[in-house]
Amino acid sequence: MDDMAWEHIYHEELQGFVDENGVSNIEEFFKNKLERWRDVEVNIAISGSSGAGKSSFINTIRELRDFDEKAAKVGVTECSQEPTPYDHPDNPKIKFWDLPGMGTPNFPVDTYCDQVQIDKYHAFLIFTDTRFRENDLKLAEKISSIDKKFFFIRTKIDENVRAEKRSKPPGSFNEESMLKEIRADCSKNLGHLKSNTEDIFLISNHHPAKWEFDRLRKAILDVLPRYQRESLTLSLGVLKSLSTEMLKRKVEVLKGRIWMVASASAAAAMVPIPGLSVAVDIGLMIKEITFYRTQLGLPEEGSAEFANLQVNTQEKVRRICLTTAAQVTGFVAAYAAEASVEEFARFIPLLGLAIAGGMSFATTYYALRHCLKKVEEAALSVLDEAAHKSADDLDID
Ligand SMILES: Nc1nc2c(ncn2[C@@H]2O[C@H](COP(=O)(O)OP(=O)(O)OP(=O)(O)O)[C@@H](O)[C@H]2O)c(=O)[nH]1
Ligand SMILES: [Mg+2]
Repeated sequence: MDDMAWEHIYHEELQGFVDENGVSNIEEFFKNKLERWRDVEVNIAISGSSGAGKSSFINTIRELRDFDEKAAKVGVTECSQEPTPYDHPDNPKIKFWDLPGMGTPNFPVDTYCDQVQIDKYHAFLIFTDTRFRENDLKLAEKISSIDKKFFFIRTKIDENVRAEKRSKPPGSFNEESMLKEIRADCSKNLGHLKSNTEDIFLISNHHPAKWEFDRLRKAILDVLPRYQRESLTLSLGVLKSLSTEMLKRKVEVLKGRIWMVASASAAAAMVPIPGLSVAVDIGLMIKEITFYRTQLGLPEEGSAEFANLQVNTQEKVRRICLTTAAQVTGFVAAYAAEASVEEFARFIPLLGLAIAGGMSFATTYYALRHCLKKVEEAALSVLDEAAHKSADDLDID
């Protein structure tokens, strides 16, 4: 979604609000909306045979290690007696539900959907480490009969790679053809159920930077309704998962918030700030810029992670560490002169001339857009370094 499209997400609500209240309380409207992603519920159903790697997946996508306190228990055979939710560590409204198996004595096929409340999930993931079982296929059929989306996940690809390498003469192992074979096998196994092979994901829970873990993460985001997508995008971590794609998705969502911050800023800031020719809400801007930094995984100055960065990356990170009013004022001042009101004319029908047509709106919008770009560049450098550093760890022999 481009940043224009995000404006339409709140369009109707905003229109309703303005019709009823005028623009006088518009600042509160936007401040609420900027926080709303934390309140949106996202429910992701996880099912599949025992030992397939469901709990491991839940831990990996939550960026937890198996031994962390909040982690799901791994490697212990414990048949779930009821759907068990695991909260996302940064956002308890996002839940990964470990579902009991369909067709087990307590969950017969006929009553399964009602028992697990199938309607409440936004996406379904069905796991196997070998082949999909009859009950996996029955579940998929039920899900598609209520027009919901499911994905098939084949785990433990690292083990296949390791075993296959060992069984072949040195130098003759071909990973690509092995993956093709596994995919074809899954595809055959699923028969008419898979709509296309893109819905099958070959992953390792122990190596989320390899194979199709990242493609899966993106696919989950793509099937979510838009509020849920925004919420999960902002909740997923970026640093440990080493993905520039995820980072770009976060940037997209953050870009989509800029017009809301600018609206709130323009509506609130009636008192000019010394050193700036226009009034902007500096506190709100500091908050949003700090949000960029945490969202895109920039280490804090003084942390061990920061100390490990190369000097020029450190410099990039330091430059956008805008945490005081003076620093933000300096940054904004550099861009204030460049912002032209015409660029923002498209917001006028939505927000009215006083807000969208004012210099405060334009200045905030322009400054934040530049700032986000700088934070993105710094984050890409940090990711790039991290990816190079961990490349050795990821090699599998
Ligand atoms: N090599 C490898 N091992 C994995 C992977 N995923 C899970 N495992 C291992 O497989 C075993 C079972 O994993 P779990 O995550 O507990 O499986 P589960 O599906 O939750 O199993 P139940 O809770 O019994 O239904 C554990 O020893 C995991 O470490 C993977 O992608 N690669
Ligand atoms: Mg488990």
